Amino acid sequence: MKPDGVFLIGGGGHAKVVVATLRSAGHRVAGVFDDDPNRQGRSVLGVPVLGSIEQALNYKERGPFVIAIGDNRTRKSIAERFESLEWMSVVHPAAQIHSSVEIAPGAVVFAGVVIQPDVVIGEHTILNTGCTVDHDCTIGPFAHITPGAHLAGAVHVGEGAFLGIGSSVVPNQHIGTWAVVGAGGTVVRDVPDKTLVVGVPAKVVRILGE
Ligand code: JB2
Repeated sequence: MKPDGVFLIGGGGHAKVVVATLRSAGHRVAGVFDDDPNRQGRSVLGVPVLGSIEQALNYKERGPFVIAIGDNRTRKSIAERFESLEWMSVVHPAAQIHSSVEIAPGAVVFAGVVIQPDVVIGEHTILNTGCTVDHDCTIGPFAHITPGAHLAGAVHVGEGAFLGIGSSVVPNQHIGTWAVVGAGGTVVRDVPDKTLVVGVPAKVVRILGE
């Protein structure tokens, strides 16, 4: 069957930016799936909400999918639940990405992002508006680098980590899995797994639960 276009899972605020990014990159966005009954019959920037997330399976031959939900754990659970879907990565044409960068399926890279040589971006990661990722960084799956965050060279970001808006990380640091860096925080030493750090320099506030 001829592909209809790209389909999204999730129809909230993040989905608006994914739709805009896909269109800027020249793709047609064919439909949205969302479990919220209030979204049924509505649209996201003119893209129709076609049904619940479960109903996405009926469209799996009709185009690739992007999980357009900001919550990292939700993206992971949906990716695992619907592993038969074809996941697509999206890169805005106004992102500057070196040719050596590897971007896994399902990742989204918004306008103004800069990614330097030999960076590896994991599946279903969000590189949000205007963040920068310097040489040799690795970004784990389901992570979110939020708008205006900056990573210096050779930073490793673990699976599901969240780097808050305007945060920054000095070179060679390791951000643990499912860790959170508060908005504006400056990371100058490794952050353990599932740990919230805030401030300048960023300090541990608490250990996060599941
Ligand atoms: O299990 C779920 C789920 N299943 C479907 N958890 C959550 N949190 N959401 C789920 N959804 C659908 O995703 C909801 O029905 C809803 O329509 C959508 C989330 O929309 P919302 O506007 O609340 O969040 P978002 O993920 O689109 O955007 C957040 O993340 C972005 C990166 C916001 O914080 C944005 O401001 C942010 N830019």
